[in-house]
Amino acid sequence: MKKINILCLCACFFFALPLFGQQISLSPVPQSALFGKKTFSRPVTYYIDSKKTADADAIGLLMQNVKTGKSGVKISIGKKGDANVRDIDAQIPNIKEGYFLRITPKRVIIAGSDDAGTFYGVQTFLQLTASARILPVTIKDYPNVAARGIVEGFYGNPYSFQDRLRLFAFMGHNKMNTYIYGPKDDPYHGFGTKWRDPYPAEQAMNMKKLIDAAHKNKVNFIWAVHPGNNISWDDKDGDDVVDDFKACVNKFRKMYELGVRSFAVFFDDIGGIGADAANQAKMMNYLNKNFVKQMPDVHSLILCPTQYNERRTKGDYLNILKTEMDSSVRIMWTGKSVIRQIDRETMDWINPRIGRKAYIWWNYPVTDYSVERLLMGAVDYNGQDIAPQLSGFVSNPMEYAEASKVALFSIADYCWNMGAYDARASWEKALKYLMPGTTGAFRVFCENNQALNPGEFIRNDNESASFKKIVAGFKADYGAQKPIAELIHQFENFRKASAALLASSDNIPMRDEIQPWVKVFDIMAQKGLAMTSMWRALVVKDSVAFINEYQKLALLDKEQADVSSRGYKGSRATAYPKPANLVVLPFLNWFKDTLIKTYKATYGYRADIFPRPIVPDGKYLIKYGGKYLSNLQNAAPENNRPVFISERDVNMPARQEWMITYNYATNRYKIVNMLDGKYLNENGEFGTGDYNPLRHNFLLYVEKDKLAIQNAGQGGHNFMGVAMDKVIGSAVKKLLPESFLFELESTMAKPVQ
Ligand code: LTM
Repeated sequence: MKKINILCLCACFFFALPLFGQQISLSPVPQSALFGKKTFSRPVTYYIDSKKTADADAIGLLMQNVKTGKSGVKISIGKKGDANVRDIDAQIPNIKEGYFLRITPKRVIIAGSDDAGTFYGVQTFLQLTASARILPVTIKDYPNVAARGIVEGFYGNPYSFQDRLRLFAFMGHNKMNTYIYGPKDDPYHGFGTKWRDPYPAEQAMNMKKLIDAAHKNKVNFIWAVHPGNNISWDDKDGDDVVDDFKACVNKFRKMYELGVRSFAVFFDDIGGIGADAANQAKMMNYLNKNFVKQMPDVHSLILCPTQYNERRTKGDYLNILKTEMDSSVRIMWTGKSVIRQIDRETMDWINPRIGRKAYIWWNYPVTDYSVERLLMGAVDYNGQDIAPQLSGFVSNPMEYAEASKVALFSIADYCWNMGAYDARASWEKALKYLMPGTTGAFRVFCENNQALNPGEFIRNDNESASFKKIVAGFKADYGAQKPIAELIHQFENFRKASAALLASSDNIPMRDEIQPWVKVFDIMAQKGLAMTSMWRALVVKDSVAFINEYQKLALLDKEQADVSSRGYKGSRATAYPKPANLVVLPFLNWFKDTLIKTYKATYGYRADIFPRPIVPDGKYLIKYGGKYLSNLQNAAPENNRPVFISERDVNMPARQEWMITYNYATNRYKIVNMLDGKYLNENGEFGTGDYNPLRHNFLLYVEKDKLAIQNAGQGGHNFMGVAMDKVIGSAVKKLLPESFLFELESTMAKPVQ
């Protein structure tokens, strides 16, 4: 049990709840905090003792935020060894960036183990004194992870100057000390020939301002080069040194002139000669000896290797780095795969293989591989016992700097005090910190924008948690009044939250970034409400009202299709937002489909306005080359595919019968075997997990009286082919003259409707 919680609970017993709420909202959670019993009014003026000797950034921060004068409550501020904090010297944690903080009505002491510690002490002091009444407190605090922060390492639009300035202030507040500059789309970072060139004058000037701003917030600005796509290991000038090693030192010198004191080299996402481990190790050793070691104020290097996760590991690549590269070079690692939570097993696997503590490059909340999503959920499922095994932990965020802060806030909390980290509590604090005036609306939005697609490696079980419960009740009791009322309430709530966020002036950059997602979320809620009206129209047998509401859906679809994000010139990818993708969207598809099917079964008119399936729902034989697609019920996963066989199985006909059903919402088909209800997946196998309506569906096309079958879900839009009597997902995404054409034969005189 964490000390702070116990102590705060005691405090709660004695003091008013709102105040207690403020005290436990401290973030990152300190290692130890002992609160006094009696609140007092926040002093109006402070007198700062030892302004001249204490860390200038800490003093600057203090003076910007509190009223100071020649009298008032004394703040003794300094670091270990300073005369004005000598009385508590023994209480200052002996850990880098640690601090001691005492607040009493008569005196405040802020004493760091070093300058950064003093700065962090001021940050905590400011959090604690934000309210009008405060509690006396003694805090002893320090970080668990030495290097904590961000790697701007995604594909897509790099952060703007303003994004980065705000980010550094945020990092200072949240005690993150590391920013690695490595946006894939900056040509001067890499992916081309410009990595050798200095930044043009104006960009260099802005870079210098950013580096200064980072340092003022105690953020180490690490500049990374990405030379691997275009590197040569040649020594053309014959001086026994690879020419590009010297080019890299020259570039580092230019960056040093701008204020950079830490450097990294990235070799991720490359192939070819650049990926050679021995040459990479030689390069790092050269940079270490001829640059880092020559500059007393430059920190040790960081390498992002080409094989940067377990799945990518092969041959002796890692062992070469381990044995041939200087042990001072830190090695980045994304975990068991590119995108995955980090646990004890991950660290136990990698550390012995590289002979040092891995430096985690955590690919969360980055979404450059799924640009239509925003990841706004709690940061969860990383091991809470891995701090001693890490040399660093940096998060690769989304190209949306402000929206990424929901995750970054909690990553800061996690890295500072790992054992005490509480994912849900930290998420709640993040929501409040980022959107203080519209926290409720923001919570609704974030709750519905958390997960990737099902089956992705980042675990998140909480997307649309509240909605999920309502849906379960609604489906279980489809015709009843109470569940529909609850559903309407949910959709109205989504609409209210969306309106509040679009009108909010709480955090303008946040509002602007999430706006396209909020708009689509609102449109989805409007569709949901139209569907509840269609449901009611069926109950009261008002077919006209049903059609009117149905027609609204088409207009809303059109409206939604026009919403995009970052479609401006130079954008790498225009995102068409898909909020609430995991629970709400599949529900809307199911609901719309169910409503139309019910209407069609009840009324024989206006059926022309609905999409028209080319294959009616029913049981079919699927044939190719005269053979029947059959479920052989093989147990082994590698045999878990249906097979074409010549004969009709008269003993067990169901193994060759396939239920094909059309979904009116998605215009896609589901194919399920009648023997055991297994569905056909995008690879032509029987799916093993739960049926996923976003992935396991097909489009059908009539060609020469036969059918071409295309996988239509998130599985990839490939046409299905045949090889060795099995259905396979081909690599073809277009209907071609040589496409595989299947025959469908109804097993009944008339297909089952
Ligand atoms: O993860 C690494 C080391 N490299 C790239 C990143 O640049 C990219 O942002 C992420 C997520 O797509 N995947 C990578 O492979």
